[in-house]
Amino acid sequence: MVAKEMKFLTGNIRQLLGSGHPSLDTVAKYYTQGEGKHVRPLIVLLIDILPSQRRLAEITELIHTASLLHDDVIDHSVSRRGNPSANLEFGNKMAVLAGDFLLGRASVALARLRDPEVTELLATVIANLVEGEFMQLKNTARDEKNPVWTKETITYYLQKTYLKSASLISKSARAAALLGGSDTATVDAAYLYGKNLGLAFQLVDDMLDYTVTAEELGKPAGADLELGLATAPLLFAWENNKELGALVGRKFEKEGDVARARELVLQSNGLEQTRALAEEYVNQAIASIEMFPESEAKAGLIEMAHKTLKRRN
Ligand code: 2DE
Ligand code: MG
Ligand code: MG
Ligand code: MG
Ligand code: MG
Repeated sequence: MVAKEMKFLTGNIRQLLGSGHPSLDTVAKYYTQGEGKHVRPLIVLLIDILPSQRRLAEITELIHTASLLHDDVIDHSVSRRGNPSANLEFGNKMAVLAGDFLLGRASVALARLRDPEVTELLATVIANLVEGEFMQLKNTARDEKNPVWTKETITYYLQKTYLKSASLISKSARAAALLGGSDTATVDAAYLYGKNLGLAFQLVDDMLDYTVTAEELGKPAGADLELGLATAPLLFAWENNKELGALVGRKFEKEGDVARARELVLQSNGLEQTRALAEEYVNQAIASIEMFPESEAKAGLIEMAHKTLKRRN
């Protein structure tokens, strides 16, 4: 049922992005050609399939794609979904504008749903994405005077991760349930499912950045360390490793720091701990929707949660 829906998704999105400006059309539609996983629309449509939820599914993918266009500029990325990134292909200015355009069209589609609560949720997501990215720019909450791994470090990482990844998934799952007229308990369950899945999803993304090749990922590998980012695998490795702490402390600024940090992370059990934490969130996601009546859709949501741990891109 959902598979049939998904076939129309990309076509509908491309329709929402028509502008009459040929070069803007090209950049705006660029990431709709690649191999997206469409995780967010899939979750929305697994919750229910009403016309308003179809529109919501498109909106979630528009917001996600806008964030990728901007993310690739910020990360100086050169590839996405197996193709050259938009910033590489068309330049930063076009990529940023295309992302803004997608947000504009997403906002129009959102307004047309005529549902203030859903509008507020998705508008909040857009702000959350920026907040998460901002927290990431600051990298860690480490107190300059206290350069050791602390509980706050992972808490900060998880907060950032909620904002930059799980907010969109959780709030769109909540919005989908609201549009379906679900009761409060169901709406909350949908939100919790999305929140836990979103956290697992980004933990796995941060793990794959260390373990999978760029070819398999369809985007650069090893990018996070290159950007000086301390993600979960590194944070866990750092917990018992003073040398890594020192490298993080100086933000990998010296020649060879990145390579050494990578070595230390790979030697540690940081990747295993990251995977284990992701698995905990997957289990929590599944537990969140226990109250859903047994159905094909519920089975689909559970399968998606399990697949999060198995994915290689
Ligand atoms: C994915 O992280 C980034 C998600 C949030 C990006 C948010 C931005 C603020 P990654 P990958 C850029 C602007 C938001 C808008 C326009 C809504 O790990 O590994 O860099 O896929 O993702 O590159
Ligand atoms: Mg994706
Ligand atoms: Mg990126
Ligand atoms: Mg990024
Ligand atoms: Mg990543």
